[in-house]
Amino acid sequence: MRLLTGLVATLLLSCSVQGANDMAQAKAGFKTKAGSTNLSKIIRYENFDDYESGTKLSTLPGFSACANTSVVDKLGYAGGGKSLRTWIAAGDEGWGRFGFEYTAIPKGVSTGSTIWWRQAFWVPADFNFRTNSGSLKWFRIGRRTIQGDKNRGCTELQLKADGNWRSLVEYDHDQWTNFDGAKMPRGTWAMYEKSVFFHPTEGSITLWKDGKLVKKQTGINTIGSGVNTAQVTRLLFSTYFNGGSPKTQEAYTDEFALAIDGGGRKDSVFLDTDAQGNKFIGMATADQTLPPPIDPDPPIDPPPIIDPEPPVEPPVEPPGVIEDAITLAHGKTVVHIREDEVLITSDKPIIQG
Ligand SMILES: [Ca+2]
Repeated sequence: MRLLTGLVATLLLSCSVQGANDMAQAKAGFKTKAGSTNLSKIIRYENFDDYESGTKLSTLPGFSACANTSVVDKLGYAGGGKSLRTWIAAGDEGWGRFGFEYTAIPKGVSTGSTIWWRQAFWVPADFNFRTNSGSLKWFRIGRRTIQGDKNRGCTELQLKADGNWRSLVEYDHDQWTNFDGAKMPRGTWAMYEKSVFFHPTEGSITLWKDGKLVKKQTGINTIGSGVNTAQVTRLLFSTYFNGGSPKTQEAYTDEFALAIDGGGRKDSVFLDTDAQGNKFIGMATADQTLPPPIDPDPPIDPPPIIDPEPPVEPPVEPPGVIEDAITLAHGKTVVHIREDEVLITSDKPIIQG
């Protein structure tokens, strides 16, 4: 085991050199006020500026369920470029027509993992958030069990009629927690970021607005009662308007960024830090040179939303840990890390110890 540990450390050291090169390229194309952004943890970024007007979001890698959603040539974040327009007809609940779904989440993002999801919003001055359930689905991060692939609902941040927010973890206590103070402005852009640390007892949900902490809810189950193996499979942005939209209306989003710590990802240097010391993506925006997405796994077919009554399910086995296996071939040592399906080779000989 000691032999294996040393070998893996050697291999990861060699990988970090490549990571540094990637970071240098990323910094060349990304701006942050703090100057500390490291894109090695951003696995997906879109500012929509390079697409033809009218491009369907569903044609971009990882996105789906957005039939009426397109990229337009106005209202780019902070007054420049393009953004994503989505609209909904009066009375429509919008599934498959409003908002979007993003499914290119690496496998194994589960207990101990953290997700950061940042996005800029603009709604017109007369946008109506009102629904028949008291709040509008907005930032939702969906989970499924690893074994059995059962829907485990979402951790949610929903928008209340007054423009403030409240959180809910489906399949857990089903209790709302207010995130007041982040009130969504109408007629001007605001940058929001949600982070979830996934854990059955020490989970947390954090919300920032325009780079400032709004609320950090801690010590909660963010996996879902009865299991500790649920893994994140998708992001849902405003895909369902409870009770139907009160009017025909539109919304715009921009500067989509997704960062993940977990699921076998090894890069440890992070992005930015807020005034309270919490790590987050922050307010960084790209210039003309965009970094490519970093090895996302193939998209997972979107499951239907099960809402709102969850079935009771028995506990299942804890998540598999990274399994290492050594084989010798042609004088090289091969380490296969199963969880993120990375195959690493090395010329280093095995030292018997
Ligand atoms: Ca843009």
